[in-house]
Amino acid sequence: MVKELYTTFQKIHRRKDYLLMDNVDSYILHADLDAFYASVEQILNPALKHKPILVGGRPESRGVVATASYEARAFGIRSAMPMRRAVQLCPDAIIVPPNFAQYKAFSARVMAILKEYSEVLENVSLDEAYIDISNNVKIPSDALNIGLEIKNQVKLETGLIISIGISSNKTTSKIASDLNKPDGLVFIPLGQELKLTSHLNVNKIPGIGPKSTQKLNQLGINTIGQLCAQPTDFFTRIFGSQGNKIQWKSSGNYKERLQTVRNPKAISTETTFREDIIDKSSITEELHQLTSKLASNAIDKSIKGKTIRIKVRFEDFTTHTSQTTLVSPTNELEILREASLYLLDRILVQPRPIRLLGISLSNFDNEPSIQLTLL
Ligand code: DCP
Ligand code: MG
Repeated sequence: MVKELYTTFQKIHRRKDYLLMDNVDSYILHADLDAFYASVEQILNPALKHKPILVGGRPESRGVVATASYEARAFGIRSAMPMRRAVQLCPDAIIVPPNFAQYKAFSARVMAILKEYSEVLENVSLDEAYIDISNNVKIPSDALNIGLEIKNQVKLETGLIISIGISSNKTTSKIASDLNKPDGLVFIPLGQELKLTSHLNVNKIPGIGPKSTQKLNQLGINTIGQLCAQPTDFFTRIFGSQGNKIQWKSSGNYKERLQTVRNPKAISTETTFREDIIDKSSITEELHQLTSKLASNAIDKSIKGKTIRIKVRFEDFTTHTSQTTLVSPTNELEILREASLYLLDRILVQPRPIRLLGISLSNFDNEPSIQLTLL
């Protein structure tokens, strides 16, 4: 498959007009590991290779699927599906509890490989990153060779399979890395961004979630091409202040700089109870524990935040949040506790069984300005 793509690519790029534009081009590579947690488990325990495996919580404790191996995905199992439903779809699936320390270690090895190809790296999550390879690309075929090399090196050094997309900007590179999963390598030449993505569903655009997708579909807009053909005021009407950005993204020409410094916008912690809880003192005790965890996490990271938010999910899965913003940033346990109890009382006006409780801290005092440029 990779070979085929490569040949097509060479044919396209022998064209002179394209090469002339080369010096104004930038090359952004997006890399995303395939079935990440599940693949790590299969490497650590080769007996799991080629088998349907589900990484996540046990079905009897209302666990959900964090990820499923591709063998399990063939049964229709997807991330975030309740484990109980997943084992109904594939009774032979092997359930493995998550081992985050291992995922972190594998992730660090992959990120180190990516860093060898460019210092300009944006680490999106454990299994996903962008690198700007513009400086290492003299002719467009260099970009594809870098992609191939990275794939080989990651496979050789870690055993993991990584999918790669390369194009002139982050949006279309992310779309590209997903196009041929698993083991994908897709290059979108400069100027072909819209042509090669216009047939795809609008939800492929990063930033267009399920709600916006539904809204667009109701208006008869299903593909990126149809979306891109809309006038500017349509985008403002549907997406508000984000309209302009989404319009650029849909055209395949949204150029943004990589965010190379990892700045979390919020830190949070939450817990799903084995059994719903209704007793106020138990709820308060659980909230205290979560708040202590949050405070020590903030102190470890030397982060102070002004906004405290709590999340409560009731037995019927309805989720309520409430937040408050203090005059000055904090990570002090006592202040966080007081704020969290105040917020809990705002949500819990009457006793109701709760299945999940969460707390987060955001609006950090040293929040850097966002690096965003629309070229
Ligand atoms: N993850 C999770 N819960 C989700 C989605 C993902 O815990 N709802 C975790 C498990 C994944 C990892 O994050 O292994 C990376 O997420 P991806 O969306 O990239 O999914 P995968 O890497 O598992 O699969 P793919 O091959 O589609 O990238
Ligand atoms: Mg992945």
